[in-house]
Amino acid sequence: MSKLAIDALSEALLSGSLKVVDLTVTLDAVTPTLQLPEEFGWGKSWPFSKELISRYDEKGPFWYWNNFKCGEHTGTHFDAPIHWVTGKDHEDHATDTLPPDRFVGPAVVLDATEQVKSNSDYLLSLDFIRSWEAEHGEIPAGAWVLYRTDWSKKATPEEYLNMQEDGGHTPGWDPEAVAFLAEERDIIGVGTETVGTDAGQAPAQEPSFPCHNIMHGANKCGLASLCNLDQLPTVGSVLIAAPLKIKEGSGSPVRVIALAPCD
Ligand code: 23J
Ligand code: MN
Repeated sequence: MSKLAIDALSEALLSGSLKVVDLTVTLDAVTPTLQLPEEFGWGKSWPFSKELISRYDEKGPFWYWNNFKCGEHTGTHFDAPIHWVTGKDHEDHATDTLPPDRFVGPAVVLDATEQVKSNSDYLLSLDFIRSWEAEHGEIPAGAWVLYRTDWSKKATPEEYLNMQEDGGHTPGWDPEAVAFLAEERDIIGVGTETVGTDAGQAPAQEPSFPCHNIMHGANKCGLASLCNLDQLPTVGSVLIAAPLKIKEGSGSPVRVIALAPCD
C-alpha cells in the first residue's frame, strides 16, 4: 500500500494532476503582526526585517546573503501547544520536539466568507460545523481544519488588522466550536487567514482567546495568516506545515503548502 501510494503521488506530481498550492504570505517589513490591546502591550513582537550582508560586492564578491529577524509569530506562522499557558505541561509541545507527523495531514476547509462579508467580528459556531459535517462528512482524524474567510485578500495592513479604539475587528471562533474540534475530533489543529488564530475581539471572549486557550490546552497546533484557501477543495487536499526547529520555540514562520487535485 505505502509504496503504491508514494508511486501514485510521484506520478500525480509529475503529470500535473496534483497541484501544489502555496498558502503562505510574503515576509517583509510591512507584513502585519499582532497588535495586542494596551494592557497586553508590555511585550511586543518584532516585525520582520532583513539586513544585507553582501551581494556579490566587497563584503562577499561571489555571494548574496542577508540577516533577518522577526518574532516567532510573524506572517504565516505555526503555533505550537507550548505557546499558551494551557498547553505548557504537555510533552513534546514545542517547535523542536513536536512529532513531525503533526506537520502533515488532510486539510478540510470551512468556508465562512459569506458570514464574514457582513460581519467582521463573525465567530464560527458549533452549528456551522455540524451543518458542514452533515454535508461533507465527519472531519477526519489527523486533519488540519482551515477556516476560510477571504480575510487574506484585504488590500492593506490597516484593513487586514482592522484596529479600532477597542482593538481588532477580525473573525474568530465561538468557544463551543473550538471545544468541539478539540475534544470531539482528533485534529492536528486549525488554520486561519487572520493575523492570529483568534478573533480580534478575543481578549474579551470567555475564555479569553478561546482558540489559543482550548486548542493548545488540548495539545493541538495552530496556523495563522494563511492565504489562498480559495484554491483548495473543501475536502481532499493534504497540508504540509513544518515549523523551524527552534529549540523550545513557541512557534515559527512557516511555508505552508497543500497538495490538491487539479480538477
Ligand atoms: C500572543 C498573545 C495573544 C495572541 C497571540 C500571541 C497570537 O495570536 C499568536 O500569534 O499566537 S492572540
Ligand atoms: Mn501565533
